[in-house]
Amino acid sequence: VAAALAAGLVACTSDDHDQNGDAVPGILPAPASASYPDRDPFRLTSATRIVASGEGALGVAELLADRLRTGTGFDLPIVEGETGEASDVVLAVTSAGAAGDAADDAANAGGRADDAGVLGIGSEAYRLDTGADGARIEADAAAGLFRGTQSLLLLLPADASGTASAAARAEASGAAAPDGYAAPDGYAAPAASVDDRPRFAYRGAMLDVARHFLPVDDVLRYLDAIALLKLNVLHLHLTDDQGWRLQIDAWPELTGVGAATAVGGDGGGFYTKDDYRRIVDHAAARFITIVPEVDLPGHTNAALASIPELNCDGVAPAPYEGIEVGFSSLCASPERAEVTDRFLADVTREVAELTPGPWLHLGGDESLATSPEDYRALLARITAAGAATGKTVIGWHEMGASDALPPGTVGQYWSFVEAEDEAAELTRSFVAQGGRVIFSPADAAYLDMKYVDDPQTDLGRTLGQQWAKGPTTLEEAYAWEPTAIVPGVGEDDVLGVEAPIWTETIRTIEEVEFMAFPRLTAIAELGWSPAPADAEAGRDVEGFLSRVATLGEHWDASGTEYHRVRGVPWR
Ligand code: TNX
Repeated sequence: VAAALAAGLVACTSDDHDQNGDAVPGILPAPASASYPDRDPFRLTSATRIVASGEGALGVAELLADRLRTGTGFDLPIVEGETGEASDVVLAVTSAGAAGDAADDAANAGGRADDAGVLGIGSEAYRLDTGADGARIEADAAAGLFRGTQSLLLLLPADASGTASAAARAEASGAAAPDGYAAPDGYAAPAASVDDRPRFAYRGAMLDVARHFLPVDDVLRYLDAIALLKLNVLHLHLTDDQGWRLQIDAWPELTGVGAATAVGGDGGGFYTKDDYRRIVDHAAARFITIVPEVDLPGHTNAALASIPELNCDGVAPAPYEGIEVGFSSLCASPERAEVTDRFLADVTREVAELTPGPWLHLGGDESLATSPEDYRALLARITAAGAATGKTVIGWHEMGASDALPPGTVGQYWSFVEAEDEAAELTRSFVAQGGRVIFSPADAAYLDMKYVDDPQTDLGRTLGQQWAKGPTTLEEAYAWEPTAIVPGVGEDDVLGVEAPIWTETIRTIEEVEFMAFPRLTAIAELGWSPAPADAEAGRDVEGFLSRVATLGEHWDASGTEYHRVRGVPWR
C-alpha cells in the first residue's frame, strides 16, 4: 500500500474516497478492481476518433459513437486500427482469452453444462484505461467490450452521453450553446485503470407487459437504461390473466381476443413477431438476452377467454381487468389433454423460434385454482413442451414441486430475504435436480413495491404495492446477499439475480422508470460486483449511494425518470 501511495495510485474497490478524501469516480456497479492514479485525465475532444479492432468491435463502436455524438456534437469518426492518438478511444477485442471464454460460458450457461456456449454472457470481462495518453478498452469478446464502454460513459461527464441533445439542454437552461454546442475543451474522464468482470452470469430486469402493455419503443428505452447498469437479461412477462401480448400464428385468437384488455380498462396491445424481433435485436446489440415468459398453468385467464376449448367446461370465461391472482388455470382433465398439449407445443415452439437466448420462462407461480396433483401433472406437460424446443426452462420457485424437471431447469425465487420454509424447500428442489437459481426476493428486488408509505412521492398518483413486508427503500434493495437466503443454495448454485416490475398499478414507461430507478442499481451491483470481503460487515453502503448520485446525473441528461430518494447525495 505504501508503495502504491508513493506511486500516486489508490486502489478503491470498496473505499470510494481517495487519499485526499475526494469522492472517486462513480462506476456502478462497482468494478471488481479499479484504481484512479493521480494523473492527468483523458480528454474527449472534437479530434477524438473511435478506433476499433477485433471481432464485433465495430458494432460496439457504433453504439458508443452514437451516444457520444448525440451528447457532444462531435463527429467522432470510427476507424479500424489497434492503436490511437491521445484523444482517441480505442476499442479492442483480442482473441487471447478465447479458451478462457469458452470455459466461462460453460460455467455460466443456464443449466449446469450442456447448454453452454449458446450465450455471450460468460465473456463480459474487460479492462479500461484512461489518461492523458488516451482511452483504451480491451476485452476477449465484444460483450466485455460493450460493458467497458458503459463504464467509460460513467467516467465522462453525463452531458457527453446525454440523449437529450446538448443544444436543447443549453437552451432549456438559458445558457448560450457553445460553438458547435460542444464543451470548448472537451469532456474529461479521470485517469483510471479498471479490471472488471461480473460475479453472476444472469443479471436481469423483468417487465410485466401483461397487466399494462408497453409499446416497443418503451421497451427499447428500458433496454438502454438497463444496459448502462451492465444488466444482461430482460425478462418479458408476456402473458397473464389480464392480457396476452405476443402474436402466435397457430392461435390467432390469443391476441385477437386476449390482447384487448389490461388492468383497469386501460387498453390492450400486443407485439407482432416483427415487433418482438426489434426488441430481441436491440437487446442483442447491447449483449442483453431476452427471456420470454408464458405464465402457465395459472395466470391464464386471457388465454382461457380467447380459446373456449382450453376450459374444462368448454366455456370461455369473461376477460379480466382486475388485480386478483390465483383464480385461473389450464384444465388438467384428460378430455382436454389433446387440445391443451397442442396449445402448449405451438406456443412454446413459436416463442422459442423468436428467442436466440437459451431460456424459456414458463411461469408456474400462484396456481391456486388447481389441486396439488393436477398442478404437478400440468407442470410435467408444460415443462416437457418447453424442453422439447431445446431451450432450458425457467420457472418461479413453485415449479420445484415437480420431481421430474427437465435437465438444468432454473428456479426463480420470489419469497422474502428471510426465506419462508416452503419456498426454501421448493427452491432447493431445482438444485437437487441439477439446476440453478435466480434470486428475486420480493421484499428487496420487487420494483413495484412502494418506496415509502407516502403517496405524495409517487408522480402524482398512487404507484406500487406493499404486500412484500411493506415499502422497500433503496437501502433495503441493496441489503441482501444472494448466497445467504436459502440454506443449501450457495455461490455455485446461484445463476444470478433479477428485479421484476409488476404493473398492476403502473401504466407508462415513465412510471416504470420512476419505480425502477434508483432501486435497480442495487440489484445490478449485487449481481455484478464481488461479494463483500467481510461477509459480517457487508457492503459499503455509503460508497454505493455516492455511485447512485453519478447515475442520477446520467438519468437527468438522458431524460430517464427516477425517484430522488432520501439518503443519496444527489448532485
Ligand atoms: C406476485 S411474484 C406475483 C405477480 C404479481 C405480483 C405483484 C409472482 C411470481 N407472482 O403475479 O403481479 O405478486 O407484486
